[in-house]
Amino acid sequence: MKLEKIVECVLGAEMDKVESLVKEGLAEGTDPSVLLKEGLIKGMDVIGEQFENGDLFLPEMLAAAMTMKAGVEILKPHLAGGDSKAAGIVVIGTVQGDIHDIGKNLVAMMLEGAGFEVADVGIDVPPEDFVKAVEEKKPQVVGLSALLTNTMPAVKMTIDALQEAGLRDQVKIMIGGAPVTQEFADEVGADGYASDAAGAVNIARGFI
Ligand code: B1M
Repeated sequence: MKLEKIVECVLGAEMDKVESLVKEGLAEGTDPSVLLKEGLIKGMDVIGEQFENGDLFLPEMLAAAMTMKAGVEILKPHLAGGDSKAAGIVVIGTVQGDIHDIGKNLVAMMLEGAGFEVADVGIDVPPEDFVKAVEEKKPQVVGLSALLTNTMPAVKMTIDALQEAGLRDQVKIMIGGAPVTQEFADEVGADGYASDAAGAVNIARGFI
């Protein structure tokens, strides 16, 4: 029942209400990952379908995204719990041309919770900025997020840029995002693909 209400709040962009429902859910002992997946993410999926069908427009999609972010902020300390030893360094960002960051932020948050030091380089990140970040931060893992079919080529461009800069062999590359698949990861020469944030943590752990 509470989960359905959370879905409705995301759909209606009711930010204050979503915050109180998530807090109540936690107080009642609901698993935070259930509140995330069955509430907030489910709401976002419905928004995506409605947008695709032309039933709503960009401002509504943005308002729903802001509502989801507000809910995620409340869940953050509960989702990010894990072992605290430094597991390794990850540079993560959303590739050039793409401004979607909710999924990337979740992946970053879960990695931090699992003990990784995360350097989040943000959204719409050109390949050369990933190269710069790898030179500066010296990570073991680079994470690339892409949410649009037309920004998937930027994943390949980023991997190529790391190769050209002579850095490819020094890092493992993990990719993800709704349109990304294992097949695509193999095609572009990434070392790993994860369909969700928990999977990303497992892959990153496996790299270290
Ligand atoms: Co956009 N958008 N959007 N959007 N948007 C999608 C992606 C879309 C599928 C909607 C649709 O049509 N059904 C569609 C893409 C179609 C396609 O290319 N196949 C789309 C479109 C078309 C667009 C615009 C082009 C619309 C326009 O302008 N006409 C535009 C593009 C802007 C740009 O990037 N240049 C646009 C804009 C926006 C908003 C700004 C309004 C907003 C983003 C706000 C923000 O992120 N701050 C937005 C939103 C919210 C969405 C939907 C509705 C939700 C995305 C989301 O946050 N999901 C989305 C539809 C959908 O996906 N259902 C849609 C929740 C999030 C937790 O999931 O991001 O998939 P996700 O992340 C998951 C996994 O994918 C994975 O783990 C995460 C956690 O489980 N993962 C990784 C992600 N990154 C990973 C990295 C990893 C590993 C796993 O390793 C490094």
